[in-house]
Amino acid sequence: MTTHTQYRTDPAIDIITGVCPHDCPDTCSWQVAVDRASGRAVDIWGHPDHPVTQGRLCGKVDRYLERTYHAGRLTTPLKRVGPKGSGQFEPVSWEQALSDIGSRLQAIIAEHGAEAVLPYSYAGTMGLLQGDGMAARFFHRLGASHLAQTICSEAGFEGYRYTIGATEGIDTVDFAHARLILIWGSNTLTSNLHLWPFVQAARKQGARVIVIDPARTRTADAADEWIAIRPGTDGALALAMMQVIVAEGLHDQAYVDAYTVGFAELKAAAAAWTPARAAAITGVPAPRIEQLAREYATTRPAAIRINYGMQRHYGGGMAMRTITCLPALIGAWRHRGGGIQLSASGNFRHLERSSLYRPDLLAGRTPRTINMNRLGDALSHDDARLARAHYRLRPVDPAPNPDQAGPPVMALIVYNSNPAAVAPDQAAVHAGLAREDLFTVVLEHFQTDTADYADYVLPATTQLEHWDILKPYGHLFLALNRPAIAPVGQSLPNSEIFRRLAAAMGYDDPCFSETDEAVLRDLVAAQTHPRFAGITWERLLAEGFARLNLPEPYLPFVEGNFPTPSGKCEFYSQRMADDGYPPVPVYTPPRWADELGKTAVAADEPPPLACISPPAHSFLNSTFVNLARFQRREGQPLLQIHPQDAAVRGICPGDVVEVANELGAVHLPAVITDAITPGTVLAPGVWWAKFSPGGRTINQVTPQDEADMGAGALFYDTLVTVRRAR
Ligand SMILES: Nc1nc2c(c(=O)[nH]1)N[C@H]1C(S)=C(S)[C@@H](COP(=O)(O)OP(=O)(O)OC[C@H]3O[C@@H](n4cnc5c(=O)[nH]c(N)nc54)[C@H](O)[C@@H]3O)O[C@H]1N2
Ligand SMILES: Nc1nc2c(c(=O)[nH]1)N[C@H]1C(S)=C(S)[C@@H](COP(=O)(O)OP(=O)(O)OC[C@H]3O[C@@H](n4cnc5c(=O)[nH]c(N)nc54)[C@H](O)[C@@H]3O)O[C@H]1N2
Ligand code: SF4
Ligand SMILES: [Mo]
Repeated sequence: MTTHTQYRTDPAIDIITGVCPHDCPDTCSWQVAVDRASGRAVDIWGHPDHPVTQGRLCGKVDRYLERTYHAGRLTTPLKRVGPKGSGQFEPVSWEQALSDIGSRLQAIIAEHGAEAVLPYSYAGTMGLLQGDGMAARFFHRLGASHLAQTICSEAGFEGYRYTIGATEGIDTVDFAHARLILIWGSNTLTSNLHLWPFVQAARKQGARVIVIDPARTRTADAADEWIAIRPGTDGALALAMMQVIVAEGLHDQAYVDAYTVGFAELKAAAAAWTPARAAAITGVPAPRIEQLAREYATTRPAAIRINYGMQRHYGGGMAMRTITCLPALIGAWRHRGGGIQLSASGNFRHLERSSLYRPDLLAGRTPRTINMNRLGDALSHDDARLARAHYRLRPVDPAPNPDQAGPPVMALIVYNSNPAAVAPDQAAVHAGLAREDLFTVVLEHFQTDTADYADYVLPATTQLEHWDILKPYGHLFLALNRPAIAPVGQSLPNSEIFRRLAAAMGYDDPCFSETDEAVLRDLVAAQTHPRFAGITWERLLAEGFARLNLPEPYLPFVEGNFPTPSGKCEFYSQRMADDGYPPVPVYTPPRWADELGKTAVAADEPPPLACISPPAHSFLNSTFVNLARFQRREGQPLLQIHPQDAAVRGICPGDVVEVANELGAVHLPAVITDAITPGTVLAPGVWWAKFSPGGRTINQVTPQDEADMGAGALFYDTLVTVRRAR
């Protein structure tokens, strides 16, 4: 008998059901034991009844109470008293902070217009309310610039949607039925732990698991095979697989005829992609490519778990679009456990959110949209750079001229994000944040790198302390989070902070006086799509989570029914042609390869290397980085380099190396390992700058440039020189 079940009969303990808020596909439901007398949470564990969580949290959130009660929690509003970035603050009252912020914002709006205010947020919490819920109301009412939330997945999402129509695919639980699983650009055991039991169940039935990744991750180690690939070259691999499949007649002609468009064009596009040609680009040997194509086309059911690692590249959108053609080509969608999964988010695409976000509060105004990946540019006083920071989704969208840039960003309001650590081109971001004339407000749990640059830091509650509803991207269960404990110190939910900011600005719309529970209850009640049938507020209160009203098992594309314009899987996409892309898959090389081709390298000098920086196991982006337990687990910021690449550079284990390019430089100790493919280096992320040598992280060398689609980020597409630091 576990202690968790003992809590159930302990009269001194309340058990509260909630859900993990983090940016992770698993969206685990949890239970928290709270000591009634003290109101203190004493334990947390995975909800035993949740079909995906299955009673287990990951090694990070297992320790959520340590994070919640950490001595470093921000407990009062803070006002800056030292230079920007120095982290010198003094506590102030909420009244003083709110009234000062209100008058500063009013003055900025009066002088520069409302677009001079920029919200900056991502998925510190994925909660619908504490994420962008009340904040969206506030910024809509204010008329602030919009933020395009492009930092993670947008290139891949666009590519996937052009082919299949929506980010739907294999249901996570159905991976158990697969007999071949390609884990493609994902580190499941780190970033999507709760998929693994289903992978293991499949293996018990004889499934083979192949990981395609530049790094031999812990997932690759645990798999049957690791296929090492050069970053950003996955599209070439997929084209060669198609070439082999079609040339050998291994495709599913009946499925192709019935449920796809553009097979002839696809066949023609793939024809030139011999395995030898793809081998030269990807580094995967030609015989292995051939064999992989055959194994993929002849094993049923064949599943692909594709993820974001392979799309943080210049050609990431097109690579995703290309790979997403594969399941239809071989008819994998016919089988339970066959197909592809990028994200389950598209299953929730019919969620009606306008009652939550209230875009009507814009009252006809159409503020500009800033691409969050270009925060450095957006914060500059240079109109050309500011214009470049405007969000441009597709090639056919006009690029604004400098004289259309709009007002400089004079106020930045950051919540649920830590851009000083996570955003690309860190030197540009820090320079922007250091601007004396920029008014910055940061809502946070901890004194992050970003908070150090704030004029005001406002203490926010954690998931243990507030209400929310979570929409997962790794499964089909909507989940309710109930607060388990009272707010720590004077912290407030984001929702309440934006409510009070609205009051400080003099906004009296009734939507700014609704309670959190009322907002969430109304959100649930506002759902009319059949997928939400049966999901009620009462049921969420009683059960904690509820599956979308979809068939069980859910095999979305057995008989086509793709949510594309044609209703078919689009090997040929007219929409892509209209948006300015090649309508049929092509290979789009990564930025690093392009630059390498243009770089003149002296004969006695080793060439530059591609650099990737996927997440460290014990961190969640930059969350958890400040907690000693997790820092100990990760050691220190470092650079993995292949023995061949180290040898030609005279680098010995533990040497500090300088990783540099035109954007900046960072000094990191080298770890020499064959767990990274030659020609590529890997710096695990995402460390805080203040815990990194010289206050600089690997994001010193990542570019602000956009991917081919969705204005997505290029974190894993940068070319660097690596040499022993002097
Ligand atoms: N523990 C932990 N879990 C997390 C996160 C975290 O930081 N820590 N972050 C969360 C977030 S925000 C996200 S977006 C997801 C991300 O989760 P994943 O999609 O799994 O993404 P990454 O870990 O960024 O990259 C996955 C793998 O892609 C590899 N990769 C890099 N470039 C390429 C390439 O060009 N081709 C191929 N085939 N592989 C490539 C990397 O080496 C890495 O092993 O995880 C979430 N879960
Ligand atoms: N080099 C490199 N850079 C990367 C990546 C990479 O792989 N390599 N990954 C990229 C990806 S995929 C992503 S998604 C981004 C993620 O970047 P971010 O979304 O900025 O994620 P975090 O770094 O986790 O920062 C989230 C912050 O929100 C705070 N927070 C959490 N909950 C709340 C809340 O309820 N209220 C308030 N006010 N604050 C809260 C946390 O304390 C934390 O500091 O980073 C990107 N940056
Ligand atoms: S971070 Fe992911 S795996 Fe860990 S508890 Fe949260 S949802 Fe689950
Ligand atoms: Mo992400």
